[in-house]
Amino acid sequence: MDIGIIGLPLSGKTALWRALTAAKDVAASFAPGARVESLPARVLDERLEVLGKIEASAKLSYVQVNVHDVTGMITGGGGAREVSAEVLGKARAFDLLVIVLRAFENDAAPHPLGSVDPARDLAEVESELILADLEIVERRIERLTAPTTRPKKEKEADDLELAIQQRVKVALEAGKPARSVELTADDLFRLRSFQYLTTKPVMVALNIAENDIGKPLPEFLKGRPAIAVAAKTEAELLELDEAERAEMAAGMGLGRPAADLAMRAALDAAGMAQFFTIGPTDAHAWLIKKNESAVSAACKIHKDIGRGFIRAEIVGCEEFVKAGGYKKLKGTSLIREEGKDYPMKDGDLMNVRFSA
Ligand SMILES: Nc1nc2c(ncn2[C@@H]2O[C@H](COP(=O)(O)OP(=O)(O)O)[C@@H](O)[C@H]2O)c(=O)[nH]1
Ligand SMILES: [Mg+2]
Repeated sequence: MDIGIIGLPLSGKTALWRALTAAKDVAASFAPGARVESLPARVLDERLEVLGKIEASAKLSYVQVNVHDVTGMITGGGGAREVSAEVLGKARAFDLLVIVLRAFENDAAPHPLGSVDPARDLAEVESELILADLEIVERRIERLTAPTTRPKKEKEADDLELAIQQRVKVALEAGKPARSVELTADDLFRLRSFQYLTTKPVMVALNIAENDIGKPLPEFLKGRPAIAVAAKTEAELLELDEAERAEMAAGMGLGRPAADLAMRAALDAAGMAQFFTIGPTDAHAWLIKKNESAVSAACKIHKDIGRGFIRAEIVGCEEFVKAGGYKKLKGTSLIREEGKDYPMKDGDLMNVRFSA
């Protein structure tokens, strides 16, 4: 899974990227033009620690995702817009966009729009996404309506696509994202190669000042996937050794790093979930789509386990912790037997019965 961090200049994209990936010694980039820095990051899910402790697992295997810092986005007209479109083009391949909004004051790094106003910035970034998509849809419609000598069959497919693209264009021109257009699975299939930014899941990361840690999210973020994170502080904490870090974090009222919570929130916003396999050698988290079938989840562990799937023994993470582990659960009805089509829930523990 690929997570792209986007936002206005000096919003704290690189700080958040460092907090998520534990990258050190990364210089801030002010160079014009589009650049993407990429690193893997672990989804440090507290649940896996607890589960591994209960079963005395020798090691913990977290889900890994790739996090990309997309630099150089600018708002405004003319040349700036072209740079922005190029930058955003690089974000088209990602599964989730994290929009960083600046909510901190910093005189040493003045806000490019002159004042700190995260609600305005969100509208700016979203309108850039819409404009970048509009450029693509307009170009495509131009091609689809150009005189052509294509064979009849292809012409028919073109016409079907044209009708969909025109609906997308109408929405974008009205300042609405492409995801607001009601599209069937077939429509989406016809649009798949265009990778519209405004069809992608989005999460907001409100980059707050250290003093604002623990405060509730502002009203304009209600009802949408969002987290607050003091990105710079968290990135700096990662440079300390563990004991120092814990002490500093406690002093600031930071429990678990918001970066860890951000990763789980990001999976959730992207429609993804985790299931766990817990044993003596390994407590393992696996990445799946929400409601992915048990047999498909089993394939993530090993193709042969999926192929030989007989049934899955499933227990929710909370019940497992409450009961105190597999020994206590043995023979109880808390462990459910599920078939191939069982839709997996986030936090399910799975043990697959399979024939080799
Ligand atoms: N005070 C404060 N400064 C921050 C915070 N996050 C980032 N900065 C500073 O703001 C500037 C821009 O941050 P950076 O992560 O490079 O932003 P980017 O341009 O979006 O990648 C840098 O000088 C950071 O040190 C924050 O939460 N609080
Ligand atoms: Mg940067």
